[in-house]
Amino acid sequence: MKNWNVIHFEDIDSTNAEAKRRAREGLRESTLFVADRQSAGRGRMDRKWESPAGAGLWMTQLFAPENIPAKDAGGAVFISAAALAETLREITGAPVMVKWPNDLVLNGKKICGMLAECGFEGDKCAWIALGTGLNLKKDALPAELIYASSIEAETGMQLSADDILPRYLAAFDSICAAWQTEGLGAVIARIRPLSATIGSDVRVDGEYAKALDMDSDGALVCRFADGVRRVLAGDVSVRGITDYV
Ligand code: BT5
Repeated sequence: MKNWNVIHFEDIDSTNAEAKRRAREGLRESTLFVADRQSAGRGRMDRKWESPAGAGLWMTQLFAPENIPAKDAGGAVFISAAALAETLREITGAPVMVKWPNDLVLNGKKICGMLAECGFEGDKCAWIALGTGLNLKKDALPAELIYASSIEAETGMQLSADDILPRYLAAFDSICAAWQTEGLGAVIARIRPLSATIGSDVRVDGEYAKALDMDSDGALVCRFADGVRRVLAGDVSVRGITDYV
């Protein structure tokens, strides 16, 4: 098991930004950056991530994987998705699901988003900054985020970071070890039964499709009107037909 060195901030711009600064300075030890509040929390493509004080688990894991080719590094986001979904199911008993590729959803609402950013040396991945934002408290987010919710709003449970982190990190370490020895397929096998996307009718950047499966490299396999195509995590938006999931 990794020995995570925990660094806590009351207030920071973004735990991902801090992890990347430290990685560029040469930090390679497995380090968990946690903040009570982020003033400039970010989602993918520089979208804003709301991170009010004390309302969630805002964290970034910085680690140096062994033997992961640069092209495979983005798969890390599936490790935290599987580990946190499994952990939250155990703790709350609620059917937390994974919305492809990087969200956790409960009752059709987004309770968590993840963001993997990586650094490279040659054709190998040198470090990964894996950010996770999990909403814990109800009534903390702007009302215009109509698809957002929290553990408290959906389950009535008031959880703290301490309730979640030890179990989450143990699950993460075991799935991460499988990733490095067996490849991403082992991680995807754990996501499949938790996937809110597989089997659903979806819109992929507005185009209607049926999500059939996830490939072992994390791609979403979809049947479109003109045939079956693989959708790669990246810039595409995948939504339900009438709703978020
Ligand atoms: C994500 O992006 O879902 C990845 C979020 C990663 C956040 C963590 S927090 C710790 C670490 N430090 C950071 O700076 N980031 C990471 P994306 O799929 O692009 O979703 C972003 C969209 O989700 C926004 O455009 C909003 O619509 C919505 N959103 C913003 N804040 C939210 C929140 N707290 N809960 C649910 N949805 C939110």
